[in-house]
Amino acid sequence: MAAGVLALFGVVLAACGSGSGSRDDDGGSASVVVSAPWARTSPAGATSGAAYLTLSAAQGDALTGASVDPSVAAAVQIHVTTMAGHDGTGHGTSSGSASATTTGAMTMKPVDRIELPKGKPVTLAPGGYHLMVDELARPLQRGTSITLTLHLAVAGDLSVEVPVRDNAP
Ligand SMILES: [Cu+2]
Repeated sequence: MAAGVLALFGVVLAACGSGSGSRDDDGGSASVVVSAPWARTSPAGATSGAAYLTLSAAQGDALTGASVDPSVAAAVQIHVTTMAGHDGTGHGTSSGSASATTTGAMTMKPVDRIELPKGKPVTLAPGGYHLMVDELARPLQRGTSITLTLHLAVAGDLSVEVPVRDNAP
């Protein structure tokens, strides 16, 4: 019991230490923190999947793309889901028509970058921005995880382990 309390205390100290460290880091390297990453379990037969996360940039930054190991999928694109208007791009729905999550009112399109304002978290979530994982080598299975490499304009490449889940964490 006493040991458990001590261990917990140690974790709290470590957390405080890293917090003050990053506060002293203003003139140093830019950093982007990823929180709550997840990818949705892909339905049987689906050839693409979607991943979501929250990005917090200590300095201003931008997400300019992402990549993935070929053993997982062919490519990753930044997408945004919008209410269908009259632009009718018809992008990317050829293989997704069997998906239960497709609705007639929604469409999605690739975006070049997502701006990450200084100190203001940006969330990629269902119904908005997401990372489209194209041409899956195998289905995204619940309980597994995939590794995505995020490309950031200032911070450079950032590798993120993304757990596969049925729903948002
Ligand atoms: Cu998409």
